Amino acid sequence: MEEMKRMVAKEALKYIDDDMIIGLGTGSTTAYFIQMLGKKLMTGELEDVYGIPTSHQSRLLALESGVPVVSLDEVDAIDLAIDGADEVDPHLNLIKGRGAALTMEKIIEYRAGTFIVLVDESKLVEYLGQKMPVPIEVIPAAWRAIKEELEVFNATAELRMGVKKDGPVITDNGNFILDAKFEKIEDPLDMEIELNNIPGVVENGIFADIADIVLVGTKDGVKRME
Ligand code: ABF
Repeated sequence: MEEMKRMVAKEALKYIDDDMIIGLGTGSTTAYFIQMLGKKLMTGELEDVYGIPTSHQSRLLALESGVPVVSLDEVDAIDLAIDGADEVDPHLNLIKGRGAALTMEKIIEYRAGTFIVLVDESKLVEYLGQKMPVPIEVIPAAWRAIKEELEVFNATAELRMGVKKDGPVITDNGNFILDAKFEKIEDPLDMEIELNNIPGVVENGIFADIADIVLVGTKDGVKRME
């Protein structure tokens, strides 16, 4: 599994040129990419590349790895964004947000000239919701009301707890995460819009029609979907 992640991260480097502004995703696959990008910058194989991190986690890793960072309000455009995903359907619709960074990820990836997703083959599904819940970032005061309102969509939602189970996960924006398990998401774009219409929802982890390219790590090498 780790080898597949490394393989797709290395493949993603082929899309990077000098003078690019790159959205840096969150998660273990993107972490390999950030570290490899840092090496290319340190050896001078790439120059004047700046990253826009999608989380505190990816910002710290970028700085440690030698990738200079800028924020969204300092740039005119984002050339490319690289990030992982939890599910990918045949139309390149995604579920994201296991790392609780979905809001900043969507803000950046929506605006990138090209958005490249890095996954291993275990993330490919026939339809969204097949294996994973949809993470939903919510304003803390509204979590319980939203959990109940999600029943309208036949979804069962759980408040995401921290590893020690002694309190909820708090996002970089100071909010909570509800993980909503759906039976089947028939129309990802419609569901993405519906969920964001619920007052108190900040953003949800359905990324419909945003990805341009998906690089899939398989036992037989990297496959490209677009
Ligand atoms: C983030 O990292 C999330 O949106 C996605 O849920 C997760 C994938 O992580 P990994 O590459 O570790 O499986 O991008």
